[in-house]
Amino acid sequence: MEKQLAPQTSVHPLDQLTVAECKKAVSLLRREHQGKSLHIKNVQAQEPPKKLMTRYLDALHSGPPVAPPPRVAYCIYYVLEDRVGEEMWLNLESESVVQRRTFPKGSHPPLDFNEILPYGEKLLKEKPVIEALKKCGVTDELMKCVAPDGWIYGCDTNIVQPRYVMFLMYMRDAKTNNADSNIYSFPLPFVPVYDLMEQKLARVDWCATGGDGDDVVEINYNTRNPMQPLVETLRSSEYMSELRPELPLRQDIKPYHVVQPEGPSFSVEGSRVRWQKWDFRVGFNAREGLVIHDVRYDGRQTFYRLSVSEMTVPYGDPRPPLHRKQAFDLGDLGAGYCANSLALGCDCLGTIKYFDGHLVHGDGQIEVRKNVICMHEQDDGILYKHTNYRTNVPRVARRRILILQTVLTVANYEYIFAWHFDQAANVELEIRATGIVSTQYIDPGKKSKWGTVVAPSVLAASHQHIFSMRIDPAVDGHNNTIAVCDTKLDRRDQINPHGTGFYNSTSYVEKSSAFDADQTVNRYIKIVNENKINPITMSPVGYKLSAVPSALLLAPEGTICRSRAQFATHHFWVTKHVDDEFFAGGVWTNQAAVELGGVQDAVNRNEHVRNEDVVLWHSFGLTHHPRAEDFPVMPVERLTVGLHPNGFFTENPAMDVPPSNQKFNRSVEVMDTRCCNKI
Ligand SMILES: [Cu+2]
Repeated sequence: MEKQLAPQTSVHPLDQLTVAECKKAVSLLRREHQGKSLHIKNVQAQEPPKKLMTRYLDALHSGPPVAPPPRVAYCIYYVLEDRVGEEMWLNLESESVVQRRTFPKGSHPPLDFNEILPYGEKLLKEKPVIEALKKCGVTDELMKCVAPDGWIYGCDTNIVQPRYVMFLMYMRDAKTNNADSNIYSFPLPFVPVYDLMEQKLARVDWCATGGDGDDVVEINYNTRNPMQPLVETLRSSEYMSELRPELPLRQDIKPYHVVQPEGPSFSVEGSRVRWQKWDFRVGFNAREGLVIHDVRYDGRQTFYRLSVSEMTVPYGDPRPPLHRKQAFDLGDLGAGYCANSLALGCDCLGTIKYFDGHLVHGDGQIEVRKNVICMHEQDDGILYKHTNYRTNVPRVARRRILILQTVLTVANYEYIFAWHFDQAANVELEIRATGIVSTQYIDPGKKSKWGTVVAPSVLAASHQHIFSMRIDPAVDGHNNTIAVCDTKLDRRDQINPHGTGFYNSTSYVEKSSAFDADQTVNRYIKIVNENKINPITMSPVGYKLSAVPSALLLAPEGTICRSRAQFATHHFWVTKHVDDEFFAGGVWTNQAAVELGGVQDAVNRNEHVRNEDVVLWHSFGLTHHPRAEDFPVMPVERLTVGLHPNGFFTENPAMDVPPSNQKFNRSVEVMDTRCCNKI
């Protein structure tokens, strides 16, 4: 029986650091580095070892309580005088150092916005940059419109590079110079590179501006009109309606209010959420952003931890220097640092619960970022329906979902990560890509096979977004097995003379490994618990992964692009759980030539994973050839991965959801609107 818990306000071991804990960690960090200047990269809660944590959680849910594991802060920072990066683990209770580690040689910590921003301003005073701007036709008067966009430098060599940041150069529309003008419709074809440790401009790289069949380096003087300044070939393409006086807004959309007269159906105690038999914890950290912990349904364990682990965004234009464009938005920057403060009535409709995020910045300042996660219920159409055609009596229930959403802004792009829970014990991760495609200059009238011209002289290069979803399952316990289910044809013989026979064939993954989707055999992956047999199916209880069998990383074997993103080369990775192994694309992704400490290394341990504490990682994504319709801002493109109970229950677990009726739902019928537009 589930123990009834008193409302909990104290800190749970899986909670993010409180503001007081962040402050304490920063002061302990300074105590350990007296006389030195620190640039702090991250301070976040260290998740307790799983062994300790499961004991604590089991006791919390059903036994006599045990003491929580100590609160430990994990810190990443630069010691500026020594030009060295370090990690430190601090026990916040004993105020002592648990562990200290210097950065591995050649590894760079993530970038942060505060680090980049000052260079964006300094840049415009650099002589080589001013000269480059002049070359593009940027007059003294236009200088105020120049808007550098700090970008991850990427990597194209195995030789360790200085810690760099590159700037893609853009301008605001000179006609308005409005701060919210869409700079991505005014790209300039050069890229200043800054050395962050030396704090100086390293060089200015020129981009090719030609089209198909032209030279692939520098400004293409053969095809451009030398008399026409480059900036004059560009036109504004605004996404802010205030900057579009020529485009009247639609007048025919009526208000749509979501009303929950009795309030939401969920309850929240600290980070613990309970809704429709679901019980889980909402976590947040600087690197992964939203994380879901300790997920239970009707008192049964389902998942220990669910997260988006990493993503990589390689671009397809091979012309230097843009061939280096390959972002790892979680590892290079941090989903938590990129999280938006969400707003009522804008990012989510209805009755909304918000969660704040605690972030520590370079100078040790602690930011309470409001509303980084929103949670709300949503009607999602029909959950099930059957009409008995003999009696014409229908039975229908509506599908209510609980959504936890976070939105990341990564320079030009936005990612919306949303976890959906429903009343039939399904969990889904929905990712929406939106924002503005990354653009570059192309000569007037030219096309390029490496992208799509989305506005005059604006090329949006083809690119991929490959995500890794990390599933740490606990299907009725922590010892789980990954099953691969392929549909097989029966041999054509006496039993199967018409060749119609087929069946679902299950094999179990014995050793840590990586493999791919196969639609030709309807392959799907199940997480099962072989120690618990479903009395109806007489097979192990399980959850099915409804995967996205999308194109994987296109860069071929032997390329740096591929070696630094091994996680993106297979759809499924099965590894044995190791504490702190959270990052599919490696621990340090910024400028890394090789994925280190990611899923490939985890698989290489060649461990036994059957009926063990196993982790399943799913890589999937979009190969995005931009459309004209993706500009000036992209309508969302959606991807959904499902985790669906499959033999976990003995019947549809939603049979106790009340059937839908008009008394409860109070819908309104639209009468004939043709003549008067009124109801
Ligand atoms: Cu895209």
